[in-house]
Amino acid sequence: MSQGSAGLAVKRVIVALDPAVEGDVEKLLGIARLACREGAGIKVGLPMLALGGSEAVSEAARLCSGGGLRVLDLKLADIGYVMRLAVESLARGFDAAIAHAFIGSEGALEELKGALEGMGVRLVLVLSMSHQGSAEVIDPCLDRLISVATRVRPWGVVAPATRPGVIARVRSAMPRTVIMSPGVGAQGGRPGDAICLGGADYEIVGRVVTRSPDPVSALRSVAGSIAERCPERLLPAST
Ligand code: FNU
Repeated sequence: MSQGSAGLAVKRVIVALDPAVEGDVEKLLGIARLACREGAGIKVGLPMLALGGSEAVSEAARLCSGGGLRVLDLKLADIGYVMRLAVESLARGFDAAIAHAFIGSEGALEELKGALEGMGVRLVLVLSMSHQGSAEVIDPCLDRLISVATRVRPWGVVAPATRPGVIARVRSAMPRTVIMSPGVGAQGGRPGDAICLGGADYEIVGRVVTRSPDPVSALRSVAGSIAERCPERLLPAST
């Protein structure tokens, strides 16, 4: 593995900042800087909102304003009007926001996409999830979810690092859409499976980095494994 490919690989790792208790909020905001400076960026969601309030959510985005992708992960799944209200209060300062594809386009995703576009925030749709229960309802509908996404044309989609075969199906149906893949490490996905086997653009890593006594080394180690497995896939991400 060359220094160059390790440097490119770390720019494919997004760190999920999910505090477990209120006392974690400050620590994870500290990791936000590292994740944006050294890695690809950050993802924050309901745990940060619940334990740190909307101030902590905005602060995470602010800490990364010098660079790095800032993804707001509320996994929205509501009517368009309500999702618009939610993103108008919470998504400012973010680059992208995640919603579920299964809610469909009319009256929901079309309106959300319009609201986000007005704020300069890009839409990311969940097509499949990393936990086993995704096989119960979501995965049997994968083709239909892909067709919703093809109609809505989000900037990105989520597909699971725990099932690279699912990512590969999404990649072949949506060759130019950004794929981000959670489930690395704590949920059993091996670093590099999503990018090297599935064709994802980004791997999302939470606890492996945030619970490590040395988050910088943990982030570099995930990146190192990706770089070792498929250096040829690591041209700088075009988006
Ligand atoms: P870690 N996440 C996920 N699976 O895990 N957004 C999905 O299918 C999905 C997600 C998020 O396990 C989850 O909310 F659509 O500690 C968490 O923030 O590495 C992160 O990815 C995984 O965290």
